[in-house]
Amino acid sequence: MAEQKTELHNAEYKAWLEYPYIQSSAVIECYSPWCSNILTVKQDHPVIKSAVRELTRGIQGMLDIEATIAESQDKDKQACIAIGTFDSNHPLITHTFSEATRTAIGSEGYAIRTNTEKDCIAIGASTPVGLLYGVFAFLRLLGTGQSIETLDVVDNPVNLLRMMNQWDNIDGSIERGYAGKSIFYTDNEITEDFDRLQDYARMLASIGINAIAINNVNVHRFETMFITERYLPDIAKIADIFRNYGVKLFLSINYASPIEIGGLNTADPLDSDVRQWWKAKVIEIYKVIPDFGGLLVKADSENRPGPFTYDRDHAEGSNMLAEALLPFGGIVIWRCFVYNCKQDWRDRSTDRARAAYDHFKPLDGQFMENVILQVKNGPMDFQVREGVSPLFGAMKHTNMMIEFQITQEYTGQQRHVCYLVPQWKEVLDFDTYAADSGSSVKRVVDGSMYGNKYSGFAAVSNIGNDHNWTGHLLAQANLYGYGRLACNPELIAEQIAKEWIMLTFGAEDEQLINTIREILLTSWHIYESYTSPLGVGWMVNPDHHYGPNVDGYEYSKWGTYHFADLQGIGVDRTIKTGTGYVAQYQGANVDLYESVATCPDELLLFFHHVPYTHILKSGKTVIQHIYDTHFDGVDRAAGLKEKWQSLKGKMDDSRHRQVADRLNEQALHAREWRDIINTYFYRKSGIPDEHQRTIY
Ligand code: GCV
Repeated sequence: MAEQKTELHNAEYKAWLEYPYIQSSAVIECYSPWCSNILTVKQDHPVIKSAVRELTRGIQGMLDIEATIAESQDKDKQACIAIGTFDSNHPLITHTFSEATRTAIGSEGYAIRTNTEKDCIAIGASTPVGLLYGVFAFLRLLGTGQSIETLDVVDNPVNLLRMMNQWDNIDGSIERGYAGKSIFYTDNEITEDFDRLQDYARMLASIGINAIAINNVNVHRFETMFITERYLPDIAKIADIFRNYGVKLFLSINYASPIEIGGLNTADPLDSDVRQWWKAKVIEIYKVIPDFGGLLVKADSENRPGPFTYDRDHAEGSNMLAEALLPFGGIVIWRCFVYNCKQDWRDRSTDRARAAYDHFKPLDGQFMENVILQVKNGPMDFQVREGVSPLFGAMKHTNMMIEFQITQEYTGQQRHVCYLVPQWKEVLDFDTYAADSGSSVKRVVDGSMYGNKYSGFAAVSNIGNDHNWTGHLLAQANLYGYGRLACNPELIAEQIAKEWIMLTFGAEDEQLINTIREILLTSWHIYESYTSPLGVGWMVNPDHHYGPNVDGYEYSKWGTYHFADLQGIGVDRTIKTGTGYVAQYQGANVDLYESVATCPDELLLFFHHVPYTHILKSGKTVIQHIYDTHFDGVDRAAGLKEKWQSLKGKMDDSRHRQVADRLNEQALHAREWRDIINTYFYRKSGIPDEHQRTIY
């Protein structure tokens, strides 16, 4: 009996690596002959060991087979899975993959091919990590019920860097974490629960993540010391765990480290003592972590120190670190989330949305080759809806990566279901018009548009020490989807959702698959419909950011305003009458957003201030749209509950109950959002709902 069948209480923990037993005997019959034997020549590499371990684990779970592991093909047991790197001299790998296939496989790619002549399914790659990805891909094929009789797969991850950012603090808290405490730290020490870290590493590798920054970008007192001998030996142990799964370790640093831990009286990037200090520091880090990835930096942002203190710009600030890292192949990931967080709300000329572009665009071409700018997907801050950052495509001579937020800070805090892959897809597909063709955001961040040396994806993780990792079980789909998209931005949101559902709950129950898929795919729009309208954003409570609070950020210093009055609402960001933000876009996007007539409805209030009576493209007035979407959103949120209820008995009670509880809470909170927002706008505008529903 397969392990998973007796340990259902663990399914939530195993997430999409549960490898649920395949119920269909027809499918089992197809898979089993291949999967009973694994052939691999002895390759004493930790990542290959991880790959073989995972393959046996997956086969055991899905097929209830203890696969034998051998070096050569046994005459009696012909069929097998052969795995090995191209240079391993594994006869089956050599026989199966042509020269053309080998050259098509990059450093993290893999090939899977059914070799009927030799009666094997071969998984080959140029490197151990490619092999690991190949194994996970093969297990995914089994887990999603694909035929394996004629496989011929060649796959390379599209993005070079596929990174996870943990906002974890040494005291065990997680900034914007909604799934318990940190799995990395407890009580001001680095964790000793290496098993949990290893399981996280497995999860990340299974979706192609190859880099992780293990501490919060807001680097506090103790975390500043991570780059000292006090913590480095323990951090090296974490690096060891992730290395076995092909994930490189990065650290977030405090820009003022030379002062705080170095005994200097300045952190000026042009000061020779400061430069020397960082060089020595980097040498010290590489001594204990020889494949250290590099440094992630939040500087001059939300009260964090940075080069501005010394009247230096961000190129000077980051290049100083890049110079120290360059000899080791390390990189600096420099965040562009730089804006005035002490704005006077009375000041209508300052627009937070403009800030990143205004700061960084003039520096194009001045960053060293091992600096990457990390740019949030939107110019504000991970709202349920906002424009796409105009920095994408604007800096031809600068490495750039995109930053998404998997943790649901503004999208329901993992108390509401909000499958974010469709949102990310819209951003990635957005045409920047920086070139005549092929200038979508995904082409900027995969480096192909400007031929960058470094580029890729980063995202803020949504996991914690909750047993199910993500608090809301369905939020696991966001973590899964992020990695899959980072490897291949062409995958569609629906396909990713389906894959996650099948791997998590089994591939055989159509009703279950369709129901959960519908819940996931409708969830972002449902959340959007009962929260802040038409792209205006915020309307949450200060500090913890859980809503609703329409004016929560209206009179604050954070640059986050909706400007609602008795006549209308929205931020005028036009060139003609507003903040001029629209001018930061290129080509057709400028006209599209500048004109109220062409601006898409869903972003209308992000770009324009309009009367409540303004007629949307949908034919409704803005005020009626607000009422309708809020009533409708609440009904649809309640509908999610009903849909989930129909799955009772189709999975273990624990997973069913957890999601049911969250969906109940969501339905209640959606009502709160609806009533507060509708009441607020009714009182402001005095315009009644056409359908006379209850507004307070
Ligand atoms: C880590 C937002 C969040 C902060 C976060 C910041 C950032 O402002 O609310 O918690 O800080 O973004 O991305 O640096």
